[in-house]
Amino acid sequence: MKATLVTLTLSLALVTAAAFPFERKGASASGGAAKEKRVQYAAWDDVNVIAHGLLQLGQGLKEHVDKTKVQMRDISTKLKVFNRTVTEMGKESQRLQVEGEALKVRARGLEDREGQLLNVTAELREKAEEMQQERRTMGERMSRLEERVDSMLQGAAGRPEPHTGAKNRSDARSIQLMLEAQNRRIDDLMERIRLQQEKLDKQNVRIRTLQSQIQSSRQRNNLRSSNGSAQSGVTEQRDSPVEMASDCHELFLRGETVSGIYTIQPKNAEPINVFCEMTADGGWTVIQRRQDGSVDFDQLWQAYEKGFGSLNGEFWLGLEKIHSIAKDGGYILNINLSDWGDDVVSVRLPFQLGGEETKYSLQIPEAGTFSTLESSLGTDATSGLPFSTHDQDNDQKSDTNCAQHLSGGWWFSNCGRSNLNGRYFQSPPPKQRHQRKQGIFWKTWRGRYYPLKSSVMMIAPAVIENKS
Ligand SMILES: [Ca+2]
Repeated sequence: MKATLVTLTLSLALVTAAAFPFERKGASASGGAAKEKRVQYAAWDDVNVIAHGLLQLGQGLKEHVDKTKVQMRDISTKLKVFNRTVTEMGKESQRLQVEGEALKVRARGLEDREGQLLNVTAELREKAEEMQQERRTMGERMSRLEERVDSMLQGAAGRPEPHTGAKNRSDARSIQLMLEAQNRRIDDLMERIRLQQEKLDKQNVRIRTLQSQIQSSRQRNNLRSSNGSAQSGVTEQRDSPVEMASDCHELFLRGETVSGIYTIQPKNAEPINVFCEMTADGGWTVIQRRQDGSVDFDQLWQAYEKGFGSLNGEFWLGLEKIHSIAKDGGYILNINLSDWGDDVVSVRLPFQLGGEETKYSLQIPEAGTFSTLESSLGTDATSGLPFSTHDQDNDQKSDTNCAQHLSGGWWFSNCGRSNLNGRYFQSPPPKQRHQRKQGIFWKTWRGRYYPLKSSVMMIAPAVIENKS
């Protein structure tokens, strides 16, 4: 651009130099110096105007070129991203193809092996039948021989010839020995058949296990590729179009608006089924629901870790799954409670859930002070409150096992502030306090001894709150 401007200025100077002598030649020799000076000034003004115009033109051109450069850069960045996405999709489909081929080969191998095993089984069965047949023949022969021996012995007794008697006795003895040897051989063979049968049974079990493994990994692959193709249409700009949604809010952002069961895949975790509560503001992943007492919540550590119940009814999603969804932080917990007069209340708290190594510690960072309602869970969890069950007492009361004293598993502090996993009591609740205190309660709403009617706990990224 600078070069262009210099060229323009130079040509301007040349034009001026050409025009100036003409003006001087056109003036009469006697015109005087003053007139010549005026003409000169007038010419300079024109030149200035032209030069100014040209400068503006140059400036405009420069801006246009700069803008074009920025646009070109944008386009090339977008192209790069697009290329990368295409390459990744190619790689992913290649990988799926390779996996599919490997599975096919494995399945073929298994089929071959199954065929071989069937052949062996048939052979063994034949052999066993032969053996039984042989045994029967032997039995018959033996009884015939016995008869012969008997008659020989009787004959010997009738005719007391010592030589014949001794010969017959030794014959009978050798026959007996032969039969015994035969019997031993048969028993030996039967034992071998039995061992073979056991081996075959074990092989069959292994084959069945492998077959079910192959089937489930096939289903996983199908699920993955169908998810990939379903999403690639709407999410072309994503870096990896085959990725599953990592939680319900992501599904909401992808256009899902109907509450129900969906499959999600939290980062660095296996795909899981969850119940998504889709609201106008976003998608909430439900982690707990109590509504009718149909599921027993008085479970041990392992059950609370893995989860239990039915996603369409009452359930606990599982500490491991909740942690896998919210492990990166930035999540909020929303609790909806209702009492037997159908009054409802919502508690919303920012929260973090540690992993197994922290005993799934619940941490609720204190932003200002907690409201009375919030304090039933918030107050004791500001610096991390581990989860407790009957068989794992991690609570803050040293002389009591809160989970055993009450019921279910919860982030117990000193047993008394809240427990949404307690026993479900229909209305009216039991009269005795020591029974009622085992129920579902939220101390700072309906009090310590009021068993609540329903509870739903759900989580979502904190961004959802800024919208609602
Ligand atoms: Ca304790």
